[in-house]
Amino acid sequence: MKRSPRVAEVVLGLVLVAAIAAAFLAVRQRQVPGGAADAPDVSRADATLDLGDVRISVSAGPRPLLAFSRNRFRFRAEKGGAAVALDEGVVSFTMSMPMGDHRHALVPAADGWQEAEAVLPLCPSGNRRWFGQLDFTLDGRARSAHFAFDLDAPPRGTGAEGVPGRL
Ligand SMILES: [Cu+2]
Repeated sequence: MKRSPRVAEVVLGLVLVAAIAAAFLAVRQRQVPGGAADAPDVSRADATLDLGDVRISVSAGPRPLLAFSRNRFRFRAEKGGAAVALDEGVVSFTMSMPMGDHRHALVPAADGWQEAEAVLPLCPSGNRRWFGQLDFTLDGRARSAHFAFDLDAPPRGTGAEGVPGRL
């Protein structure tokens, strides 16, 4: 069966649409801080960040994670089945728009966990999505891992809603 020029035009059009869509998606992914587009979500459950040779358990709480509240982010790493300490561990928090500088050094906690507490603001745009980046050194090499979470608005009546920086 010989294809008509019309079919060829339609096929070319579809290829162009697909190419434009792919380019659009690539740009959108790049806008997500830290390349964390498909980072594990720790809003409702703990997650494991798999870096290949290192696996890092992430726990966040208390849940739901609230803006203007103290949220604790805990990390525990293992390599080859053995617990390892993350040197110079720092966790930073960003979202799709600038929301200030939120960098917190990890401190040792019980049972081999390392943790940081962070009070994060509520985004005035209504966007609840935040991204966490964990930077650390292991075996002398700088590494990073990414996760994501949603930050709920504080319950009404707490006096904290809409007051930036208030605990
Ligand atoms: Cu924001």
